[in-house]
Amino acid sequence: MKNILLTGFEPFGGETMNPSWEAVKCLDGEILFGDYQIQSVQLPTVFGDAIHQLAQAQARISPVLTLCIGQAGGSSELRVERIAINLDDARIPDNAGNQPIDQPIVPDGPTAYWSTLPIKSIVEVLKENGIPASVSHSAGTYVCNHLFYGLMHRIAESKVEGKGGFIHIPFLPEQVASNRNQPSMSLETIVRGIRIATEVSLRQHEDIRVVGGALD
Ligand code: PCA
Repeated sequence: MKNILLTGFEPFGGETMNPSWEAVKCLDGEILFGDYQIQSVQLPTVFGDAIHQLAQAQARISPVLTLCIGQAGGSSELRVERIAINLDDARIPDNAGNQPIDQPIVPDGPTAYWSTLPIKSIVEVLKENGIPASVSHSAGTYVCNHLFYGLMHRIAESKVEGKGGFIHIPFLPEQVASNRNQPSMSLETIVRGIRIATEVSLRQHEDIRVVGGALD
């Protein structure tokens, strides 16, 4: 059996839950195509520690695919991230009180890394299955982008094998129920979407050429 690593984050910014962990923990232990087993791990919403604990999980299970998930409050769809940039610029402190401003994640590392997942295929199949999704061209400058960059750097440096990428997900309905006037997506739909994204990533080796760009 080959392993797939799914990660979600602990709650941050005053939230009591993080949909990324709520969703990936539902998929823990699931077997895909009879051959791949999902291992779900929660990571701290802390600069540095998130990458260290990712590295520990990868060393433990040697995944053939690592898919990291994070909350993007205010989003109405699954955002399949295309690019990770070498920058920490935190608008709020992380869960350990760190607030790096304009710092590189890896000094002298490349400015950016591309996701190695078939991002457009993932978005197409999600939409075919009735799940709102789009390609995103910024994972922000907070802990999610930090982890995504750290993941892609580890792959580039051959510290771990396989493909890697990142998907941002909306709030859960219970996070916005009290007067927040923000979009949300049900846990069931998010879980289905992450499962589909994982399956497409395992099966599809070349991405498809369809429109997925943005004007702004
Ligand atoms: N979202 C944050 C960090 C943890 C999470 O779930 C982000 O988008 O950076």
